[in-house]
Amino acid sequence: MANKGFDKETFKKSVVDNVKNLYRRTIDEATPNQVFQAVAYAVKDVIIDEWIATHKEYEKKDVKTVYYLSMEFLMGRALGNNIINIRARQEVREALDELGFDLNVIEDQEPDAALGNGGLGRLAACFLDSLATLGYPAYGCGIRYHYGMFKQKIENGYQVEVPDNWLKDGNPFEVRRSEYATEVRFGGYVRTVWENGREHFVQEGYQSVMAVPYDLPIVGYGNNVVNTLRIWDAQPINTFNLDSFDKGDYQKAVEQENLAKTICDVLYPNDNHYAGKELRLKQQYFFISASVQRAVSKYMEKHDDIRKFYEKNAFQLNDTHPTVAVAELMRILLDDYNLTWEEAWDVTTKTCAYTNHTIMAEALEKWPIELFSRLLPRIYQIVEEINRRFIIEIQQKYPGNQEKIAKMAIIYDGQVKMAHMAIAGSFSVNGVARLHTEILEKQELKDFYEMMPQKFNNKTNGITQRRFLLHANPLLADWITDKIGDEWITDLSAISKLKLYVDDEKCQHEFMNIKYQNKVRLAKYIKEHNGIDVDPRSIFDVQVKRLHEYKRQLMNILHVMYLYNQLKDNPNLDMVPRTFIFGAKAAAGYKRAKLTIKLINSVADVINNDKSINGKLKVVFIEDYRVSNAEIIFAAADVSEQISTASKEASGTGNMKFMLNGALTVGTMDGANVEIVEEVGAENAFIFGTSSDDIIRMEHDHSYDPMQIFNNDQDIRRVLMQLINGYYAPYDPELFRDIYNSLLNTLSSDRADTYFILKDFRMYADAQKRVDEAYRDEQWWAKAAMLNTACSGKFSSDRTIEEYVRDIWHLDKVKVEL
Ligand code: CJB
Repeated sequence: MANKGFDKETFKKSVVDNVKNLYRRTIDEATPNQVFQAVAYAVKDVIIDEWIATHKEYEKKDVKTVYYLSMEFLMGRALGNNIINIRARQEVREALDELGFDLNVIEDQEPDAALGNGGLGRLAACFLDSLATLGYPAYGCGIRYHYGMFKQKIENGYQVEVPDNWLKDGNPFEVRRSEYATEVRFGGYVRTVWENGREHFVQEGYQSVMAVPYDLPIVGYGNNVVNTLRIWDAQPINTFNLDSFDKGDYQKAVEQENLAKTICDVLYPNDNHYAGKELRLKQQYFFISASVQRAVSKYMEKHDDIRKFYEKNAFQLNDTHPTVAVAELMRILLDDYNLTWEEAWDVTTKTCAYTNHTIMAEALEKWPIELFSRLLPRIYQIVEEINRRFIIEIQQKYPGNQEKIAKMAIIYDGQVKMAHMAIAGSFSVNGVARLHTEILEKQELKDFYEMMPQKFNNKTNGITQRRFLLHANPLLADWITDKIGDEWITDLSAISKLKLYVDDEKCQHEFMNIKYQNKVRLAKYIKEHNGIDVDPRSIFDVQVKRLHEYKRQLMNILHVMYLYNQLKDNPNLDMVPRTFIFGAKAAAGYKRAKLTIKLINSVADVINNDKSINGKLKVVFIEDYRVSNAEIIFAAADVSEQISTASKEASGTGNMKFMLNGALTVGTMDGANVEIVEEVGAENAFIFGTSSDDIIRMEHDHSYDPMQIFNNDQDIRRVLMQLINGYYAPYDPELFRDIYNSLLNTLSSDRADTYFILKDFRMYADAQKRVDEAYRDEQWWAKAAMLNTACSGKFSSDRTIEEYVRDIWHLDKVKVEL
């Protein structure tokens, strides 16, 4: 499907002109980076008319809009994706060819927009792609961090964080919308005044910053729809007045200026972990206040009854991070529009919906009252009133039951509990995979579920096939289109038509040959970036995701150590050569995660340099795992490692990207793995491990004792001893003591082996043995790999978005004609 309106000659001229205007150079003098900028502006020229047309259409139809409120949007690169979605990839490639440039090289110039940590941020990015492609009116609202997710360098095996100055050459796709700049207020105090027989609340002595929006186009696939990701930046409100000799003013002016300078500085690099930093709460209120104010103003430009706001607007809260939106909307309705509490609450609770992404206790946001009320005095008053009324509701439902109040109150124990506020203030609460939603209902949020079951629902996550197959794996994408047509691009369920071909030997060969070529591409990347030679004929066994103990990268590397021991004992061991590939960033302050990276690299050093094992084992740690190199990695994987402790991974989305690209899952029955196995069949995956029910039970009854396993299993004991006898760190035998202790010693953590690694180890090793055996049967493997791709239809974010629309947002599709 080519874009009929796209004119190659006009485009070439536009690129040449852009190079001239931007850099005062002719095209033959331009650097690849300058050509990238010029091409991006030329593509933006094409997009911009559709962008304008889309918003005209939205206004004309007076559509209902969803605001996806998120601290994170992990967009990755825009150019390649935009070219694909305007369906001009072939033409742009030819145009650049004719100008003497290679599109791949030009695409490689673009820095990733890494405004997110991991799954939660990438999900938001996939959702925006699907919303635009399906033609639904939507804004993403977030923060224009000046520094995104840090860049990871590996030095001497250790992670080193390098600032990600992604805006240093400018961002060609963004548009600064200063006309929508709006003030956001922090601190001060609230004065009560009586006016017209009613209390009014006036915030005074506050500091404010100007929030300025930057819009990024979100291009739908081949439908002329261009939605908007609006990220807010901060600017000082009035330029600093040096004449001001009033000491108070001077102090305040400096502070205001500093606030504006720091608020959007940097993304907090924590995944599934809440650090409780004051600046983080400022960031949350900053972008929420700006987004909500703008949504309300926009609505009031065309409507006169604010009481019907929810008929045209939905706010989706991406985890608890944007929950202050509940109170901010209340504030605007009460203070600016003079609604009664009941009216304002009615509007708010018909507008807001909340998605829970984790049950990890350390991720729960609880702000100390002192901090919250000092920073947001008016908002805190409103939260107190929400809490007061919510407690009354609890009491009405459960008279005399103090325990319920202790467990469910929004303000309790000196803290503001954001999840509780999100649930109380929303009409919908959803988990992100079936098992996760069940655990929310039966365990984590049981009390809330029992009190308001109608709010709870599941929305199993998804991914966009446009980025993770069409863009990331062009060979496979073309092959699929060749076989079954291109319907799958906008309707992934159509990919099931591939099932017709899974027994066809020729197709099996073609499919595996494409996999091989993708492995060659990755091997080349690894050689260039790591200096390690890997054999593309070996099994590429991949675990890429954030580093977290619950994701159990440690179990993976312990298993590698175990295999290496076997090989050392028996160099003739019959095993299919395997390349274990890791990629993971650890939060900068997460010591044990960082030590795990060092362990992986130390094991890699020993194994990769041991000639005696004949290259049967290789270990690679890919530096700076991010969206752009993920695209290369998924396409090249044979085995997908999804080995979290059951119940801990809410959904996972990497698991879906691997499946789509024909990798087989080695995994626990956790998160969306359960549904993946349901679609592809347990016989086409390698499932192992303790069930979530058993994990949860052992967490409660404390019956699990890893020391017993250590004492009874020689292979495990040998591996663990190698952590403390200098086998992988001869210069510092104590280096990995903390990891050893975390598995065995109750003193180092509340519970030894918190994530049941030793418990699952044997089952994991068995599953890996089955992989080894299965891979030898080429036909079987090819068929299973193809079935994984063919059965991945459910996991498109298009499906997920249709469910959000049907059950929560109730939007209408819009058609845009040019
Ligand atoms: N998730 O990435 C994050 N960060 C958090 O703070 C909490 C959860 C992840 O969200 C993904 C999208 O829903 C899930 O697939 C993943 O399991 C979860 O860990």
